[in-house]
Amino acid sequence: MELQEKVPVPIFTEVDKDVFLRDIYPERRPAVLRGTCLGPCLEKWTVEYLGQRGGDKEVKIHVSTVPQMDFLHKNFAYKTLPFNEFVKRASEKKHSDFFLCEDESYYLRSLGEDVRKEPADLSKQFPDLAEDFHIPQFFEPDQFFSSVFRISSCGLQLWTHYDVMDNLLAQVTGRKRVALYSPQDALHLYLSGDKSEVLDIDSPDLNQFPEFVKAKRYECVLEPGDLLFIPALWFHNTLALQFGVGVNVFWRHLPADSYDRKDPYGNKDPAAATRALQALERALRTLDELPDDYRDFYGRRMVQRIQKRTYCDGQSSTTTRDGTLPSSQFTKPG
Ligand SMILES: O=C(O)CCC(=O)C(=O)O
Repeated sequence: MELQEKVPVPIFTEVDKDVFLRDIYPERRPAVLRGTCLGPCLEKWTVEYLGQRGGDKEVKIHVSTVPQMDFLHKNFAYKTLPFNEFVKRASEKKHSDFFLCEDESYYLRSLGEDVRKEPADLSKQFPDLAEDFHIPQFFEPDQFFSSVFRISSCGLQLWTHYDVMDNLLAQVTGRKRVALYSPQDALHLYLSGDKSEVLDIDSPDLNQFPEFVKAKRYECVLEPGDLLFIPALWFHNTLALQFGVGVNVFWRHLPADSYDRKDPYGNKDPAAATRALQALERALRTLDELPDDYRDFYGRRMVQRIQKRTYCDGQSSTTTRDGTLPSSQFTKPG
């Protein structure tokens, strides 16, 4: 039985900056860009080459006994390995040296030098490899936030989450399936912070997550050389169909002072959203002064007020009747 409506992510070829800014970016929808020049990394980034050029710089990695990583229950361990050893292990199915078991899975999301303060930047952490990767110039240089290595074992699945910045995910080697959900489907994804509690998106427990079927799933399979535009707030879940090396580039599309200043990952909510969420918590504590039935009633009134005031179509959390996203949410390129 088909679980959910699945919509293919549109593929665009020969996209340059003008086309991106005119036809793709203002739509605020995911898009695969095929055939954009990413530089010599496409030919060069073999396991051997990555190991030689990346060297033995220590990297902090995720290691798990199962390929489906679960951030909510932390079913993985953080370990440290020299980059060249990590790449070798991530590329093989069975390991002679291992932490947990001989078929453990590996994932690298590269970090800045000072993990808590600095966003990742390939040109700083891996200068010899960064020169092989050409960042598409689809945004102004001062909007750049980070460039992050994403290296995964075959089969590795990363939990569904959103980021608060616009993102180009470049698949350099290996194939990767990506499932995406609109921010307007947030209520169907059982969120815990920026992550969905629905881990197994292919066969979810519908007793536990009955609303999940209502979320419209967008999907694509990235081939080496593809770029996926992931607009801020779009949920994404990645599944490496092969050992793969990717780089994702985040940039700010809101004014720089909208973002949390202490956010090296690009996934903390914008400052105004954080303040609004804190105010909501205060309001909820105030409601606790009332008996249950009054709390229920005023809670419902608050929900109605929030819907009317914030939803783009003024009333519902879902898409408009013809299935399109309301145009008022589209923003102009920054
Ligand atoms: O490619 C991956 O493994 C995850 C990508 C991701 O989460 C991102 O680009 O924000």
